Amino acid sequence: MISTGLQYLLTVITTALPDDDGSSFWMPPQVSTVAQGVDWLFNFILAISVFFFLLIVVAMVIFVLRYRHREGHSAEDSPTHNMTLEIVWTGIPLILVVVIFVFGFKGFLDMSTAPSNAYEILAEGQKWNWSFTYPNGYIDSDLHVPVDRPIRLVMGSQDVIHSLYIPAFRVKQDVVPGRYSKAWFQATKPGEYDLFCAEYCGTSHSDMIAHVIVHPVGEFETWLEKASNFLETMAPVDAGRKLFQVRGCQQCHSVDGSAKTGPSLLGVFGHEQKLADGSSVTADENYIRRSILEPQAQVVAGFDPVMPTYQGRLSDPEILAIIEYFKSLDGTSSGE
Ligand code: HEC
Ligand SMILES: [Cu+2]
Repeated sequence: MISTGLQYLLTVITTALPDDDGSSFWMPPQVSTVAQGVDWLFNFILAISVFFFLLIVVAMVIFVLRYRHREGHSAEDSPTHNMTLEIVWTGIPLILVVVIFVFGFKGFLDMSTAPSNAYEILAEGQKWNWSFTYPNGYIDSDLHVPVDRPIRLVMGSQDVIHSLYIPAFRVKQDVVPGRYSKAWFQATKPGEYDLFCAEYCGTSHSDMIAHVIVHPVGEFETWLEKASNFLETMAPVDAGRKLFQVRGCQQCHSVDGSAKTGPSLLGVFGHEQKLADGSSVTADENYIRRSILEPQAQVVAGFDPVMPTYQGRLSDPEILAIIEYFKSLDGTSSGE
């Protein structure tokens, strides 16, 4: 019984300890320059907490048993003031919190001041997806970065508070409407990592997931070049599908007939659409265009008017491509 208990404790401790890549029970691998420092401080605080928790609980149990009330025993006089003991139990915690403060503050400063040569990417949170704008104006729903290069994120929100969280980088920063917040990091290993929203922001908060793709040396520029030219290099239908995916539409719209926050776009084009005010319209090019630019003007019956406007955020050629894509969703093909 005791030995299985001990064995269990041992497994818990060993899975909690970091592996070679810095991953542990708590955290994914360490993939940024600050990750090690963050984990070190986290583990330090954790170890101190576990130590004092055990010390206090064990001492309490012993004292409760040993000094419990028994027949024939009366309480002893309170001991006198013990100077040494009091200095020790004040001094040790004092040293510990000062160490935590110094390392925590240093880490905080390092993490809030980006190197001046950092590559800048704009990030925007919106219910319920992320978009990242690269220096050449290209917008993607995933965050692509080169390896071994400091990246500075300038972040804003379209609506409510979100929080950009990349666990593998140990980076987490609130994204607040009406102001810009900043974060920076330098990825140390190519690969694909998770990016979450860490601030509860409404119904589909848990879908507010993106990927961080860390490109090997030299490949980021090639990727950006290729990705940016998609309107010229792809057929309009394909460009429209891509826009639909990377610009956040699919967060609220399916193309398979099932309703999400918004109506499915399967078989919408060319058909009669019932509106919330009781009228109906034929979903032609102009209706789709208006739905995208002025979503509140003609609200589809049975849905809340929660679609954000894409006025100024989608160009005319992009809207045309999206319309071409919707035309292809006539139910005869899968739309994929
Ligand atoms: C936050 C969720 C959300 C996002 C993101 C969103 N929509 Fe919508 N959309 C809605 C809702 C809800 C409606 C129905 C209410 C209305 O008409 O405003 C709607 C309606 C529409 C309609 C009319 C559909 C019909 O059946 O008549 C079109 C077209 C449309 N959206 C296109 C888009 C495109 C294109 C994008 C991406 C550029 C997009 N939406 C992004 C929520 C969203
Ligand atoms: Cu969010």
